[in-house]
Amino acid sequence: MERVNTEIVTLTRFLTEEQAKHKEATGDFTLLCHALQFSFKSIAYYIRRATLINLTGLAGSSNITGDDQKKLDVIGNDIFIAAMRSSGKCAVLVSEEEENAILFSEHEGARYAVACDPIDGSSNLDAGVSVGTIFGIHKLAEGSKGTKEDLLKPGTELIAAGFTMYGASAQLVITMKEGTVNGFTMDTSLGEFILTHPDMRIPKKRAIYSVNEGNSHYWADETKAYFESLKNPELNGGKPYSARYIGSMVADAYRTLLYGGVFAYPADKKSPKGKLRILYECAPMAMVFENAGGQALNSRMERMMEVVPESIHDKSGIFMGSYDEIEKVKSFHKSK
Ligand code: AHM
Ligand code: MG
Repeated sequence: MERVNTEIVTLTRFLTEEQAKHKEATGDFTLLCHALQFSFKSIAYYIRRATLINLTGLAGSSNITGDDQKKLDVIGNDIFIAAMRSSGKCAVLVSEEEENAILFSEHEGARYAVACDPIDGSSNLDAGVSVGTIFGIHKLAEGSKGTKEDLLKPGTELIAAGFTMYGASAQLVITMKEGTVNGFTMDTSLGEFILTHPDMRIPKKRAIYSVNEGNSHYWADETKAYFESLKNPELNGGKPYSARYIGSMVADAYRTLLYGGVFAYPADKKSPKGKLRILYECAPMAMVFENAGGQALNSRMERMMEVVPESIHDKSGIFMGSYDEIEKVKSFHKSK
């Protein structure tokens, strides 16, 4: 008879077991994560159905950064806001799609502040390329009822962060403060995220780089020199690096986490502050990469986790990836 694995660790079980490790835990964080989990499942469902139920294309509005909003951007945002509101545990939410922070003042006991990009990489949606949701969770400051200041903090203060990639299957990667990085795969038949990648560690090095090289004209000289060096076989033991760029941060980051190498979106002359947003793109990814044994820096070669955003949609350059590869990034940028 076929043996059935009955010791499956679902995300729900994982969260319950994590909660049990912390005697002071009230269960609020676990409930918040359940609401997050539901939003990922819903977004995954709509993305899978998008072409069939006429959800591709533009919604006819634009968001704060001036990007055209896709219909799914709007839906993903609405799903996320509803999930956070109904959790009763989220006091303040910052979304890429909303100009201002959303305050859920109706929930008096809510102690968490959440930042999210509901559907990152949405320019890829119509082509069926992987996109994802990125999130970071902070705890409210003592005495705070929840304001945007509860999120204008460095990544070092995040209590949890991660992302879900909607690809061939939905993959959820989550890490907690000073914790390991764990990966879950959505089993659509069971309707559950299953722990498939426990204690993820990024390889120390790997000859893969991921960057929008179309911007190289605008890069700083040291950034140009670094990427040029990766293609020069004399500097790389006879073998140039492979280039891999999807143009969807979550997908590029997930591959980099699994295979190693470097993902970068440097600040440049055209975008001196970079393109990717600190609160819901750079800081959560930096936390995942550091907790998996890698590194993440901004374009000034400062530790991404220590960067404090001045405003909720503040941007930054970013270099993240394998430990050794980021050391190489540093060495090139020091020699200016
Ligand atoms: P978005 O949040 O509007 O989708 O933009 C973020 C995306 C990232 O997923 C990706 O890394 C980057 O933008 C790609 O930008 P580019 O097309 O300039 O290479
Ligand atoms: Mg985004």
